[in-house]
Amino acid sequence: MKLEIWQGDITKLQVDAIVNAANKSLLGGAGVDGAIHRAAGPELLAECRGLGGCETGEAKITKGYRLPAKYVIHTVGPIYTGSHSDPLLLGTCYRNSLRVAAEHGLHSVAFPAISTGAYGYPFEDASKVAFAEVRKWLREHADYDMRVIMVAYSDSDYAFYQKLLG
Ligand code: AR6
Repeated sequence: MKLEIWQGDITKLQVDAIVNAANKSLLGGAGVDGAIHRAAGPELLAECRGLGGCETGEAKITKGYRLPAKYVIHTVGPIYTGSHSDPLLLGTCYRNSLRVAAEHGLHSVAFPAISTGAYGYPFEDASKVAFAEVRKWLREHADYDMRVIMVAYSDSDYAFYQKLLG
């Protein structure tokens, strides 16, 4: 199966890349961003300083340093406003992250639930956008060997992912 779900701390995953739900500075923060920087070590912040930040919806790649994952793909989700641009920007995060992964020849990518913490995007709405976008990308790149792992942190988030996976 190309689309999988998993519950737990994304920093524990031994995959080609984990995605970071970062902010525009790319200089770290709380939530999954903080966990990734803590687990990767200070070398990650040093590399991020050279990236010059990141726009909402864009994605930039670094090495994984002390993480079990080889790379980190940093993307910046939208701060939830309730407007029609929220799902468009959130979808772009998933699409650009997968594009960057494929451009680097990666074959397994794990995503946290981008924007659903500090950025306030309602989890169920965000998850529907995320699954639809990832499924679309996998369909459109059916000839490329890519495994996508959607990571849920809490029990209730994981239960909803199970529903979406069907
Ligand atoms: N593994 C997997 N998922 C996690 C982990 C973890 N270790 N920790 C939290 N989550 P958030 P955002 C889930 O707030 O909403 C940062 O300060 C969490 O339960 O990390 O995109 C950045 O620097 C939630 O479902 O990211 C930005 O300033 C999801 O990850 C801002 O927060 C995303 O929550 C980005 O906000």
